[in-house]
Amino acid sequence: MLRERAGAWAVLGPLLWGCGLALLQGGMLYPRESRSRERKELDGLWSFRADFSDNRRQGFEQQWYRAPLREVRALSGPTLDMPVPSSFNDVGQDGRLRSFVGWVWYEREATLPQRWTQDLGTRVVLRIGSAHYYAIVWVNGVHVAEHEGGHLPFEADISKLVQSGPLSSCRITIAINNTLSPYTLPPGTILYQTDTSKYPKGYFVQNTNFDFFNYAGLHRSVLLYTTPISYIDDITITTDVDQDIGLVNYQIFIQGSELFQLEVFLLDADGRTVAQGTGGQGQLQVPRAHLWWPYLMHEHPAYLYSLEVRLTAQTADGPVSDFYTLPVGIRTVAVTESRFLINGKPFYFHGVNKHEDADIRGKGFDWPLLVKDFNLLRWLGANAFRTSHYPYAEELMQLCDRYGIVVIDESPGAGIALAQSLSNVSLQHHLEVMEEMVRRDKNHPAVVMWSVANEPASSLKPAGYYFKTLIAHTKALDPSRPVTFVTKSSYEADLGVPYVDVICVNSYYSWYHDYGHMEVIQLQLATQFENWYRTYQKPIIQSEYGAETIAGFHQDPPLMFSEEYQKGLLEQYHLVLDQKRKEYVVGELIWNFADFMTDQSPQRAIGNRKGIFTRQRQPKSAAFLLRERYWKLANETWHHQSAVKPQCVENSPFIF
Ligand code: BDP
Repeated sequence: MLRERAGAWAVLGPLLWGCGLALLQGGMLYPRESRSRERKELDGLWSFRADFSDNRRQGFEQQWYRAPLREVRALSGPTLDMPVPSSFNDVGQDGRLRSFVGWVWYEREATLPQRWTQDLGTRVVLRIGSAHYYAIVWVNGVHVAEHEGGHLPFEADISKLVQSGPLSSCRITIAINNTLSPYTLPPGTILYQTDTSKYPKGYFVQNTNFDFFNYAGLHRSVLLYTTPISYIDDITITTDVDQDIGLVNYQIFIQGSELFQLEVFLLDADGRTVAQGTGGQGQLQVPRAHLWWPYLMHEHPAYLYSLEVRLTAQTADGPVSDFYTLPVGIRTVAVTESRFLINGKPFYFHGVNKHEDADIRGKGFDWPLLVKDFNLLRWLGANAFRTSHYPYAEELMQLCDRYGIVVIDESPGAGIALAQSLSNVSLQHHLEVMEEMVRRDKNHPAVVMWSVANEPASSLKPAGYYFKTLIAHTKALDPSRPVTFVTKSSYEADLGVPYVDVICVNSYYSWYHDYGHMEVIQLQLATQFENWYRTYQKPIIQSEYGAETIAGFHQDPPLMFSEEYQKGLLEQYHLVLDQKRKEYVVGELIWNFADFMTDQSPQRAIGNRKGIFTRQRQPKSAAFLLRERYWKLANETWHHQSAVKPQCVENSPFIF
């Protein structure tokens, strides 16, 4: 039985990859420079204005996109300097902006190289990495794009606009609205307070059922890039292994020409060509392939090949060439009744849940923070994380590929609490979000599983149909990876879990229940695992557990909120995890990597403090406990034949 299910994955993957991933129309390749492509980042200071008018629509009524923002006289006052990427909430001193709900306006001028505006064989694309939540984009006052959803990129081809006159610059205006509704992802509600004895006229607040601050703005880079008019629009890679031969299946989509030739070259890490092919679809075979292994599972983890795609297309103006290079990791993923297999070997997730979150910049992308986080993860001996509770920046996903940090890639389906948010309107949007997410992240070897949601109301009646459809759709989009969602419902009531490949369970024993009583953890956790496994015979990940801990609070014997309590609670969990991982538990992800901002509430002392690191990335005592544990686990799951084992050497925290 065990082997049969693993086998089914291995066989179905390659058979289905062609039809599955082909369901996706249009590409969202990461903009890389090449012989045929240039890019220009528009990071830096943008002009900014929040629309404080009562109906938040003054910007549209006065058409703020028609002229430079600073020239428009508005009730909301002058424009501010706003850094991009960054959330707008925490950079200022104005409390009204921190909690602002409605439309904000961003604008900047971009100077374009002459060739971009004069060479009609050049395609100029505007790409927005993340605009939370709803965005409308104008270039020189002309509407060019609209996008719903704050965590995935979108683009507009602006060639015609910038090539239509003698302009050497263009004005980019982006209006962004952070209002959430029961139908957005994540969902939220606006609560109007009409009791005038308690609230001023028109008073409203935005409520959410998720536990992170709804930071907003341009969170990732905005950039311009070029391609030739006939170009490589999308590449899809799936990989397999036959004995020691690595199989790289590729499918390439071209836009702008019907008449073209494609050549593909697979280069090893030293730049040597190890396989080559032609045409839009095919399979490359790599004898004695170096597999992509997770960090701490192999002496040479995260081996990446490069797939060089060369297009020669015929256009009305003659031949055109386009070049794109994609990193490729050869690895397999499979799920059995009790194991998660990477390259056919049992993989145990020992890692964290994260957030995109930091002081001042909120959810704004930041290179130093990114590198610090990866250094901490490797110091910790973590081999995996979940992108709780939305897709993270593409640059971060690329580093996961390069360092071998395995990712459970989660959609923004967090806080689906109302029946309304399980309606067909919501489902339709959720299906589209999964398409965008799979389209963006499908080629990352680090991504081993999709998570469609976190802690939805999966025991409500509509949840059965909702998750059946959502998971089936995600599998149809990508048959090469397992799919899950993260549950906190009971094993008896959950209507979505029948459709997942791996059960991901969150529980907070002796924190939200029986608080202060760590002595109940072992019994309750063992019962949790046994109930789920008896019912479904699927591998289980403890996808969240943890305790609120204020760094520097000490109390022995341990009391809640102290560093000792966090450690004590974790240790109780570990005792049970150590038994059950011998059977069917395949992972443990601590909640949370670092403290993070949330809405204000009596349970939150300036944000959620369940981090094992502070928000400034300094360790609490629990970080050292986990570090010891993760390196020990790494030693046990080491699969390479060599005698060298992962070692956590002081002052040289990682040996690979
Ligand atoms: C879990 C949620 C997570 C919260 C955590 C907590 O999945 O988003 O932050 O609880 O309460 O239920 O700390």
